[in-house]
Amino acid sequence: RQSQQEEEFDVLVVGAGFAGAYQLHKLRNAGFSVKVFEAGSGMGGTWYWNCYPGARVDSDFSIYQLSMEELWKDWTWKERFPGRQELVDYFAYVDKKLDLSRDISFDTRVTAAHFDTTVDRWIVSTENGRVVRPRFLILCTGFASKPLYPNVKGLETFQGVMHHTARWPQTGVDLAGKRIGVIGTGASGVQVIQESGPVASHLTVFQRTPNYAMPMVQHDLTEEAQTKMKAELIPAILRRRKQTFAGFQYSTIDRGVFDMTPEERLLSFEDLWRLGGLQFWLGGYTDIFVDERANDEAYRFWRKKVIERVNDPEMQRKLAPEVPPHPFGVKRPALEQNYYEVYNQPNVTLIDLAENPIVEVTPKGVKTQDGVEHELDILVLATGFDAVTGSISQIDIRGTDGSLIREKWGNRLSTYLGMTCAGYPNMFFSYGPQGPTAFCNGPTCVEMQGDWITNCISDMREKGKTCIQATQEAEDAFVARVDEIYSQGLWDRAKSWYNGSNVPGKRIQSLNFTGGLPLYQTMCREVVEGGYTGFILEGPKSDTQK
Ligand code: NA7
Repeated sequence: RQSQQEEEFDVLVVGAGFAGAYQLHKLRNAGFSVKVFEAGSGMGGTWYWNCYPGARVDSDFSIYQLSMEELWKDWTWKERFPGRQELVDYFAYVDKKLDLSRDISFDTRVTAAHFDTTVDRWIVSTENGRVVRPRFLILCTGFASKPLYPNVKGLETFQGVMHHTARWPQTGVDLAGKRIGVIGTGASGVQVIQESGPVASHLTVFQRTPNYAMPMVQHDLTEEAQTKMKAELIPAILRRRKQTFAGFQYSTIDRGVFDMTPEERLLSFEDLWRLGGLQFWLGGYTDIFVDERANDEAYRFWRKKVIERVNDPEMQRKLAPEVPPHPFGVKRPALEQNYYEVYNQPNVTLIDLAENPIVEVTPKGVKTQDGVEHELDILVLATGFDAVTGSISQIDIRGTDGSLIREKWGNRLSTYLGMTCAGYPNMFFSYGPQGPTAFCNGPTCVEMQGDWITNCISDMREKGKTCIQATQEAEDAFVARVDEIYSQGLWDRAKSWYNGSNVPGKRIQSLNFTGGLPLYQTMCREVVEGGYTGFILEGPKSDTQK
């Protein structure tokens, strides 16, 4: 008898963020039986977990949404860059509209998935003891679901309130009047800092590398303006985002930084800057990613903008050094609102860890090399993630020969099309390793990959196939292409989660496809047109197969 704990169905999706929501809806509509397991207690993925003060998306509302079923028609955004609560509300709306959660099990963390070659099914176990046997496993685990904790002596001895930004309590933490310390100045750190500065009795920022943060240029949205946009503009933007390099609304400029006079360059940079968002980075000159001299121009412009806003020369030096620690934009710049003004406040201390490292965390606070113990009530760990691969490799996933994906990828990250992996049949991932992930707007990427996966599984059903697996040769050729494209850019000049160098001991290589969405889509399309080139497709193995 098939026990209730050993349910069989077509597809298990892991994760209920943008990718999982899209995947569930598409596959269900295509007639498959689908279940979603989600570790959190609600939908939203990243937006469920990252409830730290100030959490907000860095993408414009117009592109940071799902395009399916004209969902955009009945939803009204409040701000150009929506905050975390607005995004959680959006997920509730999507859920209601598409009736998603009837197939989602919340508080259900997947701990293991082993492929059973005798029946071509995955055996998936969860933390709470559930076992299911789907034909297909789709990991919609995002690029940032495994938090990275700093390896600092004494961290566990701290007696105050201490949380990682991605494990912030859903009930919140009162920051008002507290002595707050923040380790990390990535996108999350910048947001916590600009939220804490104005309310803390004292804020101490522990900065390892300055963030090349750019102005968000936030504004409120009116219902009236959005109603007008919905008539024509929003559907056009949502269609076009797939054709742009990074899945945003930005077009890049078709000439180089030095194809202009210095005056033209200045005016052009100013125009990009004024638009706010990621425009100056992703919607401008692409030679800054490959040509160091062009990059220097962008850095100098950015630095001047920061210095204009920061009063103290010491603060200026730490936040925007004359000699850049790494080229501009080869590591993710944050968007800021009042970030630099925080450093003009008398209650804010900025510790540059390059010259004054943390020695240990004590029960009272953080001790630095200069002998000072910074006493704190709250210590915020904004230290990022074992990004891109960590979300998947933290699960005990074993393929046809029983080997762990964690071990395979530990030696060398290797995928086919950034969606599959040789030796792990019937497994797909979306917005993950060697996909456009870090260089692509999330919803755009998950829709593109979600469509590819849905079509693939539908094609298999049509052809009577039950097992699909990438060949090692196809995978090797794909990885070589990923590495070759990556090596053309300046990406290796920064330590960052783009290439794994933010995690001690992690192998350094491109974790993402850096060739842009149009090229990536062409490669994926050609594989299908070739009859799934690079894949082996098989039918049922025996009569006993279910
Ligand atoms: P990030 O961007 O990886 O930032 C993590 C920050 O934490 C960064 O400033 C790190 O310094 C710092 N860090 C990490 N480990 C340590 C230790 N051990 N000591 C001191 N400082 C440390 O993560 P976020 O959560 O901010 O953002 C992730 C993405 O989410 C972001 O890119 C957006 O796409 C949204 P470093 O720069 O490595 O010197």
